[in-house]
Amino acid sequence: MLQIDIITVLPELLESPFQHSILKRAQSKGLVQVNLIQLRDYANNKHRSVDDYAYGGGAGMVMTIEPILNCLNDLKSKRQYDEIIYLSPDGELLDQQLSNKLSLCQNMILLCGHYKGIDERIREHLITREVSIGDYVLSGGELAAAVLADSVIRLLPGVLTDETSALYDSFQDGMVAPPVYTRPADFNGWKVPDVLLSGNERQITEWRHEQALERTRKRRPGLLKEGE
Ligand code: 6GU
Repeated sequence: MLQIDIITVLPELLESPFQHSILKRAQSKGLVQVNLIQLRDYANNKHRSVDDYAYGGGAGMVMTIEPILNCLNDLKSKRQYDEIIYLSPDGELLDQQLSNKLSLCQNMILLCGHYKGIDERIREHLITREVSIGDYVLSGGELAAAVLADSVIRLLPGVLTDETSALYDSFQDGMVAPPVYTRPADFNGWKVPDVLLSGNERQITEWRHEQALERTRKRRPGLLKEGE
């Protein structure tokens, strides 16, 4: 079973995303365990403070080494971690390939930063990987951690059923997904493509592949290898 330990000063912010739908079912099936860990519980000072002024001046606080180190040491005394990931806008960009790789982990830590970030020495000495979810800035790492965890958990064997299968997801085969339709077949003149009503499975599979390819060429040409 995959265990994901998320270190944050805002565990409440992360409760809801894991209490619904597919992520909730994955946990109740015992396929993943998500633990939310309050970083302030590891601050050995009266005010449970986890940040301080930046050396060299400038606006914004920096998360201090000690609470993070105490927390990591506590977690690492109980199990071995495959990855200790810091969510940061200057990290490696998350894509489906990285999600696939991370879904093979047994134990991972997601460290959420706040303010101006964390003391660089934590990143240098304790973090195994730094991940960003896109080129825009969020207020903290929590929403990025939820995105990463969601994309990983849905890939775990047994999480998705036939109906929600990851096989035909966008990006899983380097393309975006083809268009989908449901009833009615004709909505005031807006028609579903005939081939989908034909019952010819081979033709439908071929049509979907062509549509996916055409959409990818049009919308996300960068996903295709040369010649495709
Ligand atoms: Cl991982 N953190 C923050 N604060 N902003 C982000 C991000 C992460 N990824 C994209 N923007």
